[in-house]
Amino acid sequence: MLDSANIIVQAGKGGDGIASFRREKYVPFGGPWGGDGGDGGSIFFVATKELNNLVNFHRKKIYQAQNGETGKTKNMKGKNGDDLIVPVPVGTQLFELKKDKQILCHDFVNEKDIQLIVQGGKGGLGNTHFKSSTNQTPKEFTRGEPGEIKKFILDLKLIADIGIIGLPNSGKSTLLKTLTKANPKIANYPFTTLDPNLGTLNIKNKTFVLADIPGLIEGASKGKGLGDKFLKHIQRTKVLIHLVDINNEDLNTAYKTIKNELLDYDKNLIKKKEIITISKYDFDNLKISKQSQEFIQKNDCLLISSITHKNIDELIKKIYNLIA
Ligand SMILES: Nc1nc2c(ncn2[C@@H]2O[C@H](COP(=O)(O)OP(=O)(O)OP(=O)(O)O)[C@@H](O)[C@H]2O)c(=O)[nH]1
Ligand SMILES: [Mg+2]
Repeated sequence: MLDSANIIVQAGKGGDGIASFRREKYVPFGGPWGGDGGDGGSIFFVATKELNNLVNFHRKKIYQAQNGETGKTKNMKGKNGDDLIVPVPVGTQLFELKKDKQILCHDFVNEKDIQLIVQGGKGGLGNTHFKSSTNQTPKEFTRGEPGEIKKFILDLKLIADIGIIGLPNSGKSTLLKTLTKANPKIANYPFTTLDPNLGTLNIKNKTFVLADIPGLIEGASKGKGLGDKFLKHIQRTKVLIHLVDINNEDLNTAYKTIKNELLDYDKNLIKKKEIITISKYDFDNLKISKQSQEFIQKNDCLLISSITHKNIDELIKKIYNLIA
């Protein structure tokens, strides 16, 4: 998933005004009639759900709107440059790069959210504007203004209601597949999921978006494993489903490993509502250590199995109660 990009955006230049005088038969002292330049086109970004990555901004990095045309004789204004409207995925944050500083300009949270990004230059004035009682034949005109040019970083953060997190191979993608119509790759080895997968879950006429986040390991917030680039996607979720594989010798350590990474990345992440689930709990009479039993009781964990569907309905209820 390409979820970050650097681009340059340039609005159109305003067309120049011109100096020109009437020269017609039977009009011996024709006055000025130089027209104004057209305005340069502006650039707008609009949020759309049709895109879910920033790959377009890797293919094309420079965006330019049309320039305004030069003014014409007979006081005719040059044509305005066309505006350019660029679609960006919902969830894109736009940062302006100013002297190595990144300033957040806009967060495209809603579909069809439209934002002016750079303003086109105003067209120049033709010499008609400079006519006065003392100057009947002005030769002055003004040039069009340059269009704004800015550098931006686009950063896409998924907008999901629920994030499914856990160590690699804990069953996150399988759970997404169980809860939604998504069909992510599932395999019995770590780091099967390399990009977040999304799915939607309908409960009582409400639709929730779930994101299956690639597996996190100790040090993820500092770049280990697949690193911290997916942690940003958790920032916008309302609820986390934290999967802890029952096959871990020590559930507490497995759980804490993930919590520490969330804390190191952004302390707000550990304040999120969380459903702690013990995954792969296929059989009711599983023999588990005393330590694990204590962890389950202390944290009021939900024991689930995507294979036998144990407590999947219960999990859906919990999700609904926490969000709605
Ligand atoms: N027995 C059992 N196996 C499961 C269950 N859920 C998942 N698995 C298996 O666990 C393995 C890993 O499942 P995934 O869903 O790919 O795990 P993941 O957490 O998405 O893994 P990464 O994407 O690598 O982080 C697969 O072999 C699954 O078939 C379950 O409820 N019971
Ligand atoms: Mg996976």
